[in-house]
Amino acid sequence: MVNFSLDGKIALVTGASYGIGFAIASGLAKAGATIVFNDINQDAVNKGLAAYEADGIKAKGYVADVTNEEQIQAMVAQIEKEVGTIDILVNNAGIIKRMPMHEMSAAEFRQVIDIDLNGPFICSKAVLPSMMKKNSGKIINICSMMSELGRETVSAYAAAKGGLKMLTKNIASEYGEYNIQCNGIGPGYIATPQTAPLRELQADGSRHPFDQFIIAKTPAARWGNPADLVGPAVFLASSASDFVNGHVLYVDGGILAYIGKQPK
Ligand code: NAP
Ligand code: GCO
Repeated sequence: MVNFSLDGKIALVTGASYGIGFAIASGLAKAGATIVFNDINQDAVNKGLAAYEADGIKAKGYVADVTNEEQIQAMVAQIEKEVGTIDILVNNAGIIKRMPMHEMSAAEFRQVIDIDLNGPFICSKAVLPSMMKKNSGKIINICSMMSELGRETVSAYAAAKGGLKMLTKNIASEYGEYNIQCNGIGPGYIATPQTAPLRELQADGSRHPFDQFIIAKTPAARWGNPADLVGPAVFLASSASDFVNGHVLYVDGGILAYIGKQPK
């Protein structure tokens, strides 16, 4: 019998006060998991806690920066004491900086790599020992279209998300023998605060050119919603995916399959 239930499981979703992380955590909760999440400051955590409560979900929130190994190790130890060992880790926290590469400082490039690639390394490293001891665990890395494609202005983000795809394959390779599965989800263009600048209406009320470009590039002819990522996340967190390891599941309305609209 296929089992998508997450009853009795504890899931840590990073950066999950709102946006994609919040939607995924809420979906995992509805499939039975107990949710813990972190964000970088108390204000964000409080907003997250209020949002989960409004959704009828009992979640526990912690202040921790995914780039700070000491803070993440301490948070994971605290979660193990207060809630239990983590069965599912979703590496969701991430940022983007959009600017031409020749205008980007090395410090800005490093900051993106630090949060989007070093963060998942630090968080995965922190949960792996308990998963190895239990001989079971699920790690889901939130990748991107930019794990496969480039575009103007997102050099650091593409480098980080391409790296995250390979970190996914490596965790799968190194820890598969402990019954740990590490897979990625590669969202297409999803309507969240991160992409809000790409959807802003123009002064004359028309749609942002990037918005029109994405609709034309997506066979589904729409932006994704965070809710579109929930089914794939529940699948990859559940025992239904126990022999799926090292994949990135692209949830992109067909972008990666499509050559683009032919000229009329
Ligand atoms: P978002 O709305 O900007 O949310 C990102 C979350 O990560 C926020 O809660 C943010 O907290 C948190 N965060 C940032 N830096 C952190 C740090 N150092 N430590 C802990 N938390 C931190 O972004 P989103 O669109 O939901 O994206 C979530 C993930 O999906 C990211 O990894 C993103 O790259 C990826 N993704 C997004 C899209 C899309 O189209 N939206 C597509 C593909 C992949 P603060 O608000 O407090 O900074
Ligand atoms: C951009 C976008 C992205 C998306 C996403 C695509 O500026 O091109 O913000 O990169 O958010 O990661 O999958």
